[in-house]
Amino acid sequence: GTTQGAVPKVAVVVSLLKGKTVMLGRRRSSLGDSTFSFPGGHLEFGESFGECAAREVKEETGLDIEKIEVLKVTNNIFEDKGKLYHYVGIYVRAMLASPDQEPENVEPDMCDGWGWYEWDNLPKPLFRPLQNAVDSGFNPFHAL
Ligand code: 8DG
Ligand code: MG
Ligand code: MG
Repeated sequence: GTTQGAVPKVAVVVSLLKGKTVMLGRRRSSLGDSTFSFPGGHLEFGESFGECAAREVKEETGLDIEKIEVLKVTNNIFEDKGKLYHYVGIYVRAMLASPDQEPENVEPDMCDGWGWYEWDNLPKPLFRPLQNAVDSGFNPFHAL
């Protein structure tokens, strides 16, 4: 089958909080095109989760983050356009290193731009694996 020889991938996903809001952007990607997701990406060999979170946020938004905490681990198996994906998602929370810094759209081919949203008013539709996490109770504002 198409999944023969495939292995699960590890991704670090970052809920970057500013006051009562969290940052999301609309994806430009073959996977989840035009859905909203957090910044994040694949764990590189030898990296800690915190290092990966800081690197991906820097690469995608130019922002510096701190107070990085792991909140949830997901084992996400989902289909997109007939293709099967398997991600272990490491969901972390983080804060801005300097609270007045604004995100830049550093990778415009992969994202329409970043915005700040209240949890009760998230943009739609969410990226499928993120929607799965939210449906299973994920909330980065919990226990703040
Ligand atoms: P990279 O080459 O920079 O490492 O990867 P990327 O191009 O930035 O990857 P990505 O698709 O942004 O993130 C990797 C995977 O993480 C994604 O395909 C599925 C998983 N993932 C989730 N939830 C979320 C989310 O909310 N945002 C992002 N960006 N990825 C997520 O399961
Ligand atoms: Mg990414
Ligand atoms: Mg990336």
